Amino acid sequence: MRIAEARVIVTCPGRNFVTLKLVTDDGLTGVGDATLNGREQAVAAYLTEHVVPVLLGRDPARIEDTWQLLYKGAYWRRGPVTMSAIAAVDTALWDIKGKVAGLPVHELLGGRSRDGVTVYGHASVSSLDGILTDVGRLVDQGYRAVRVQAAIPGLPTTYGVSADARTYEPAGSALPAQEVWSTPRYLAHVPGVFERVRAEFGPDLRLLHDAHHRLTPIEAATLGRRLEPYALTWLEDPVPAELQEGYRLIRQHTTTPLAVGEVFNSIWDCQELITGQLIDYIRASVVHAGGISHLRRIFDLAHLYHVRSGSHGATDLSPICLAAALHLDVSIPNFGLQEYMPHTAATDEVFPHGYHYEDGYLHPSTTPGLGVDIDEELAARYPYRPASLPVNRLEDGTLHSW
Ligand code: GCO
Ligand code: MG
Repeated sequence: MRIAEARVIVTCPGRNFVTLKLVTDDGLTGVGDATLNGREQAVAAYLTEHVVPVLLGRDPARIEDTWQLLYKGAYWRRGPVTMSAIAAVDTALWDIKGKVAGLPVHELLGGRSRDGVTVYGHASVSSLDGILTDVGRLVDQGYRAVRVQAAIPGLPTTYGVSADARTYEPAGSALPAQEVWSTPRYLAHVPGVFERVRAEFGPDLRLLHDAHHRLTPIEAATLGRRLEPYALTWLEDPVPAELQEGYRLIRQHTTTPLAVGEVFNSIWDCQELITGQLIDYIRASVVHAGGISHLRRIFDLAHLYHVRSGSHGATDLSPICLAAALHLDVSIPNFGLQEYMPHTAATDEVFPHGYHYEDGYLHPSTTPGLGVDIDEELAARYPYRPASLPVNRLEDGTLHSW
């Protein structure tokens, strides 16, 4: 069998998604997500110019060899654009392999290790009463874990918080919007929010919080300590993680578990964090960390060091990425949690899929392959729209991490 065609599809059913669709000479198809929020066209061009010509005529069964060819063959290793492009190819090849075998991808990965994939939802409306209502809504829908974000008094906007949490979309304008940040205001406000939420919902609900790379290690340690009475499941991205050893400092001061990795692209971005046991959850995703093959390597390393998975699953990762993530989630021994923000109805229509949510769990598709596709005719009705992620400045105008 040979790869006869490779199509790069950019579509915007409410937000931009990049998809690679491979077609074999036998007429089998495989799909992979290549979406990199705010940088979609860079990955689309990388695939079209540098990857598709290499794929044509290759044997789709050779997943590992193709991965190595694209990684080592680029010479310029790692990086989000390269690794998202490789991820799309890898994911599409696993899809084809599943269809050839007549098995869902999780059966190729060793079969089920659990009955369902525990997910966390998002509560992120502005007022404190609004947050309590929103957490209650999720609990009523069966969620066992909820990420809580709060508007910070005195700041015009806050990361992760919108008037209507169900339509959260940070890449809202063609050029980067500007947000304002104050760490002192944030640190003064957040512990009180968790005090209220914990008091209202009791000890069983798992609570999470995302600091979105905004703190220094000692600020993060302070926050972690202040949150200890509310027993969070994790504090996410407390500091930017380029300096992996920074996490050692946080660890020395707090037992609040740490989750990191949505912006990681390879095992080398988290090798020190994992082997040093500096984190508790690794949040790398199929699309941004080199596909099913490479993410499984990261999870295998993590397993040796008591680190569990907690894959990124915001709505800027397409249903193809979510479908692939669920096959990994259900099969690996060290699954922790899966982020879940339901996509819009338009997105679900463009990407018909067999996974489903029920009572706090997502269930992967059981049809051969990934169990997800792209409706290309429908996708063509939603042309690409430039959209950028925001930037962030301190109150005095200094550029800060978003
Ligand atoms: C999360 C993330 C997202 C990112 C977004 C960027 O934890 O889900 O922080 O909300 O900000 O994916 O494109
Ligand atoms: Mg995050």
